[in-house]
Amino acid sequence: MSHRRATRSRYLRSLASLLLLGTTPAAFAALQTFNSPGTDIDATRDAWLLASGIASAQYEVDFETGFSDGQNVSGLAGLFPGGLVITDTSSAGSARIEGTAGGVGGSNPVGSFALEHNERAYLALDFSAAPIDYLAFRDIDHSGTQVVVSFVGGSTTTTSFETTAVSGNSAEFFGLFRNDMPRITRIEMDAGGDGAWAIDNLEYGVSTVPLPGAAWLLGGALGAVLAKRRRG
Ligand SMILES: [Ca+2]
Ligand SMILES: [Ca+2]
Repeated sequence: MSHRRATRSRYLRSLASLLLLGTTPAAFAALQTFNSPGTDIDATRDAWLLASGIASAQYEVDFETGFSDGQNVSGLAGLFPGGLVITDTSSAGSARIEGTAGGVGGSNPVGSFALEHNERAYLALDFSAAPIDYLAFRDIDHSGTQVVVSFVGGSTTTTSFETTAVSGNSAEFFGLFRNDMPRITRIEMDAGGDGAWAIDNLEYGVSTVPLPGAAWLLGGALGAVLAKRRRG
């Protein structure tokens, strides 16, 4: 084997090792969550924006225009930007626009309208038409909600957010950033409480900047290999 070929072979083995390292699950950081306990919505949202690498979300849905009080949007395609479909997967099939003060189990929408659900399993946000990097919303009037997050490729992880107050302007903030996980295709939420909760002020989309973590490490390592190869 010539010196050049041996050197090239060594580089390719290094490259293969790095690629294998990059696909080892332990090298990946987990999904990040940002959960306001009620009094620090702005600070929690700022931390979510920073981690997600964005100044503002690609898509925003506040339900303020284009909807009517009581409208059932469950399972309807074409209503929300980015291909989002919102579905109540329970037999009730009810995910409705709520426009009455106190109408969410005693709590108010943010602004005039929110999306109300019956707290049965599940309220599902489906992004499979255009998988996302980040998602946030205000959670209103529940006693704790379990969340199943699905990723491109089919893996899932679970998380949760805690109770809000149950009357007045009780909305809190909950955000997700995929970090080193694959893009998010779907989240399913099982809320507890008095049979009525809501989400509002949805923010979601894809980042326009490279992702942190293993992607950076792998990119840097590949750059070092290529630089050494150019020098050699
Ligand atoms: Ca609203
Ligand atoms: Ca409730």
